[in-house]
Amino acid sequence: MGVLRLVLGDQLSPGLSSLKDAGPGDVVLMAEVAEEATYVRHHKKKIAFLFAAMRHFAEELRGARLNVRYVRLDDPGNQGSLRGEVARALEDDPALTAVVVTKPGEWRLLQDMETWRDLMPVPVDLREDTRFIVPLTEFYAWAKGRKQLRMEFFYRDVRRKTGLLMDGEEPAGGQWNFDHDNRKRLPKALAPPPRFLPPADAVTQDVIAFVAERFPDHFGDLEPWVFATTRAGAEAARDHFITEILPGFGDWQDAMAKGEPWMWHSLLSIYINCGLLDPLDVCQRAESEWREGRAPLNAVEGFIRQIIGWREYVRGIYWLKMPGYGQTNTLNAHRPLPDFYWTGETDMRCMAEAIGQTKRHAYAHHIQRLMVTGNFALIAGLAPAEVNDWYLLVYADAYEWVELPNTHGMALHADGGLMASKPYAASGNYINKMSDYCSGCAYDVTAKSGPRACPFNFLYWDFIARNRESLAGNPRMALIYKALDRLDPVSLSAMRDQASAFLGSGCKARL
Ligand code: FAD
Ligand code: DLZ
Ligand code: SF4
Repeated sequence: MGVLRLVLGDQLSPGLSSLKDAGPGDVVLMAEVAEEATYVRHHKKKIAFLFAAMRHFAEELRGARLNVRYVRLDDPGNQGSLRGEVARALEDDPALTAVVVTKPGEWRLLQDMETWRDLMPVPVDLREDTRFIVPLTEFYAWAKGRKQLRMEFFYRDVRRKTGLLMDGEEPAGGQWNFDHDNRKRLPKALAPPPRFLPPADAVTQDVIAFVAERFPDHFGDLEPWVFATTRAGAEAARDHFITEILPGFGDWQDAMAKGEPWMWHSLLSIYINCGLLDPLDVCQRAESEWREGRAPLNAVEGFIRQIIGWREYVRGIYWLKMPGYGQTNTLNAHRPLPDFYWTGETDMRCMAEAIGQTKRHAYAHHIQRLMVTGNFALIAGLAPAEVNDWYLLVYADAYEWVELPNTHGMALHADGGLMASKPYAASGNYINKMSDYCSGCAYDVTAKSGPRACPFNFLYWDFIARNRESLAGNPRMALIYKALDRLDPVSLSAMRDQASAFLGSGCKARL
């Protein structure tokens, strides 16, 4: 007699709620299945990372004397879906009397699992995912009755709840947020520090070869390999970040530079999201660096806010608003995704950099996702459904609970302003201020129209003008609409004509 305990690819945590009462006679099921690998055509590196990390985690569990049934994608009899694999495991072992699983991070799969109660011959116990700091019931209670769900207020509550960076009742340093110190442009002479980018071990190399053969037409490159796939490796990446990189995190958080994919970012989302690292533990370690005088408060507060603030907040928004969150299209955006989102082949240097490294590493940092590829999608009016799918498949850290609010809400403003009080729309000027991309670009960031005009410039003003009805009533947009009204009509009309021609050509971004 025993229980079948299903562990998903992003549930690689020994303290998982579905494993907490595991004992002899139980079987832990882990399965590589076509349905999960192809419901969007994930980046090859994302699939390889997850399969390798799953295989390592299976060994970790076996090391803890658990009986693991690990199904590889190419195993004969693989049913191709988690549902099919659970049913097959129950059929193969009639002594299993129940199925236990921690709820998945995507609504699509939760819906499916809820049908298992009728489909499976034994009871199915769906447990809460306790790896987050704020349980969903607590988030729903926080959201109830509020007109605006602002992250900053949620974040303060999570600081109080966890005691992170608190001195009694007061925030450490007397302020909740040090972002005004965190928006520096990178000086020419300062190069980002070397990173911890471990080579692929033998298990990972096998998976890389398998993924290359099995998913040749999925997006992205498998080499160079840059991710750890074991818990020990993820912990080494965490420790390297905290001791070597974290002190600069705040100052250069919004900066971008040619040929520099990582800057001072942590590259930890991939490990946190699949369960190899615990978010609260990472934050406590970061706080210790400040308390012991090894990292400044603006860096540590900024980093902790991303995890206990943004990460927890977007998860709450996702589950609060699903299903249907991704169905809205407040700004009425319908253009197809241009081809260069897949190839990186465009003369816009900023887009080529962000998409090129996305293809190479399945990674781009937040400002590239928000203010380069996201900003372009917003001001060009690309269809949210296509953009959402793109972000879900290209990044190794992407699962819908975290990807969708960030894309649909924060980047595209397609949720009517639930996530962000105003659209993150910007002209080339912002990119020029925060990066050195424009100096190597075929377009001229100072030109608003004309043959070499930066597309971000004319698209920005066209976006502002064409969305007047939806946005002009927003008090945070008042200054921008004043600026629009002050623009010389001839120059505005030239920009709008150029935007129209550019968009009409399918965003042909070649000079
Ligand atoms: P760092 O800059 O080092 O930040 C530290 C940690 O904070 C991250 O590891 C992550 O756990 C957390 N974090 C930071 N910002 C956010 C945020 N906005 N939401 C949630 N957590 C955050 N993040 C994902 O994890 N998966 C996604 O699929 C994803 N899609 C995004 C799509 C768009 C359009 C945008 C604008 C942002 C998206 N983000 C996503 C948020 C953020 O860009 C990534 O978490 C971050 O770039 C990961 O790199 P890092 O670990 O180096 O982060
Ligand atoms: C992303 C992913 C991929 C590519 N493959 C698998 C898999 O074969 N088996 C599995 O259990 N999980 C996989 N995952 C992660 C799931 O898609 C993820 O658990 C759900 O989307 C819920 O977040
Ligand atoms: Fe991007 Fe425009 Fe700068 Fe070129 S000039 S890098 S397109 S912002």
